[in-house]
Amino acid sequence: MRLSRYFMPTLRDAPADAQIVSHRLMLRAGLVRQEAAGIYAWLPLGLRVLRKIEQIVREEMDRAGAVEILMPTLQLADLWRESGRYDDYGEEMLRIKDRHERDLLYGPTAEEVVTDIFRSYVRSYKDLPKNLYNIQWKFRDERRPRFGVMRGREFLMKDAYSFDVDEAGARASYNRMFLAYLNTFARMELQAIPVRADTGPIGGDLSHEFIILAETGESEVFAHRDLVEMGAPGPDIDWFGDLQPLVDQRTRLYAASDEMHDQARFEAEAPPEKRMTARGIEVGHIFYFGEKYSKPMKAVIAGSDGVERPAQMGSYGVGVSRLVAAIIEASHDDAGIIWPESVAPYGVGIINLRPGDAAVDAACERAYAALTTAGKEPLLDDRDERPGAKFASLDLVGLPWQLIIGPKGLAEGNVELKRRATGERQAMPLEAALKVIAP
Ligand code: 5CA
Repeated sequence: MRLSRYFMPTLRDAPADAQIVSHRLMLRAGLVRQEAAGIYAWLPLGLRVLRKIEQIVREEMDRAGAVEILMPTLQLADLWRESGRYDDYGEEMLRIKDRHERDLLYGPTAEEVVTDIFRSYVRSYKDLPKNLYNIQWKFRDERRPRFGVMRGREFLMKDAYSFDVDEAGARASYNRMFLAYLNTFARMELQAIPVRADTGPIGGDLSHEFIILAETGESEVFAHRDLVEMGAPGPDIDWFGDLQPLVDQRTRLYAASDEMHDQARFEAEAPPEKRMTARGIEVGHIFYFGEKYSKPMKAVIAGSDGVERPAQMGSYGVGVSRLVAAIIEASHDDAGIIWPESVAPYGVGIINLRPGDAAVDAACERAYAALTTAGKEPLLDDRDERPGAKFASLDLVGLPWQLIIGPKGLAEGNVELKRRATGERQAMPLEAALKVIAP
């Protein structure tokens, strides 16, 4: 992409009401624009990051055996009356009437819809386990939408729903999602801590939140350091084998968010030097709730004994749009965002220090063509701007590499290569720089 033809509306200053660093940087770097309280338009750069996060989530869901569908944003109130949640959900639900006076709602989650789909097709234990997921916009009429897309009203969620014949099967499904989540966040270079959690309005009795550490996080976490340092299991585990040991290894170490925290247990289970207390951001939440929806909605499965029982269900959410902000909270400096390679909107920014200079233009074109071919998605700053402004805007938008090409360097046979994360700059011939970026 050439910046001269692009749409990257960066701002010098963030609006005063943007309180946390990710919100300020998202507005300044031109990733999103607020359209109404808690409702955002995604601008080109922000959309690219959102799509990359979405794709990582999708790949890790698929790897763990989940199957993608797409459910509507608008749902029938009658389904929620069947589960009993229509009246319970309260003010957070955006209720709508269509021209036939039918009650609809903008889905805040999709347990009812997916249970309705499931019960229409699946009857036998032979068809289980099943895990259906979708990546779709949700709406929750939060009283205090704040911190930009971190706590929006309209937000993108990945929600998966597992169906099993019995509790043992449901636990295996839960374990697959538990481990898939760790792999998902690790691919975004986030350290996610699974903590025991409250189930809230989703209901059920087994639940974990996945929290990434950031000072501005809304949750307080208490965790054993060994858990914090334990890595993700990696993609090559036997997804349909016994995953319990891998899960036990992690859940046996103390970790809880404020609502579930028990100081006495924390002190008993973690020696002082292993106790970590920090603030964090909830980026995922998984629940096992058994028959809570399948029973009232009559999603029943015939077992091998021929007896029909409600399916055992769980649900598994990832805050896809929240992750954009969470990654920024975890990875930025005074100059701007520092994107992890896997979610960066473009892989490298090429800075043309003197557009119109034939040699500089030619070197930039050569770099642009080579990096495009190598799949590095270059963003070429060919605008007629001062070098200082170009440096500042590329630091702000945070691409992993900057390739700086100007007349002085070229006269000596060199370009400059800068690593955004470290600020390290090195002069070298163009071909050598291309090899570093795309080995
Ligand atoms: N049905 C379950 C799992 S599919 C569910 O709705 N879980 S949830 O309420 O915990 O939401 C899942 C994830 O969505 C959360 O972990 C969080 O990362 C994200 N999320 C929730 N509310 C918001 C919001 N207002 N703005 C942005 N992201 C949100």
